[in-house]
Amino acid sequence: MGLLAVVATALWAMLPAYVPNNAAVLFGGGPPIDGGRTMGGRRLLGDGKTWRGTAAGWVAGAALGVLLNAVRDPVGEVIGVSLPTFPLAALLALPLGAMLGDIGASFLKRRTGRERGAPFPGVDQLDFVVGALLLTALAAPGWFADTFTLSVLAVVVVATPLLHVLTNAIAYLLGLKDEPW
Ligand code: CTP
Ligand code: MG
Ligand code: K
Repeated sequence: MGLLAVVATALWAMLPAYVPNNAAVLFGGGPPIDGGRTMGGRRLLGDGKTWRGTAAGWVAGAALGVLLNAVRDPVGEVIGVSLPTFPLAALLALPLGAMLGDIGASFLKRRTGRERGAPFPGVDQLDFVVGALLLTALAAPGWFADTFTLSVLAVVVVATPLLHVLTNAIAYLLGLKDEPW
């Protein structure tokens, strides 16, 4: 695979895992997942992880995957790359895994004494990637192995934090997010 194909495949395959965070920011709110429960005097997850935000993120990511499948052929033709098609298991696992990775990170943040919204460099940028890749590897192992070659994975790991920082900074400037991370 040439460089363009590797980068295009990486971004395309990860798009259903990228939008859930942003959808959660837009549509989040309501009862927190942890119901206010604490562990060792600190919240289990905190008020930043809600049922509504999680559901919205999952649905938004899966819906984007359906849309990407519909436009895969024409887009691939324009850029001259054979882009991946998402099987149902991957459509569901990419955004759900992203949300679970983010929730897992909040659990770690609370255990390490970080308040809601406190930055956790590295973890904030990669939690959802790790979650999405792990759950997808479990849910759609064949598709995962075909799509995420070592070079594609390398691009995902390098490009994702950059994209994440960029989109969060934009969401912050637009007043959608309280902190730029
Ligand atoms: N959000 C949500 N449900 C989720 C994830 C996010 O409702 N599962 C919403 C919340 O309104 C949250 C916002 O999106 O405040 C930003 O998400 P994030 O930065 O992940 O949460 P933080 O508020 O920074 O909390 P934490 O420190 O636990 O990451
Ligand atoms: Mg945050
Ligand atoms: K986060």
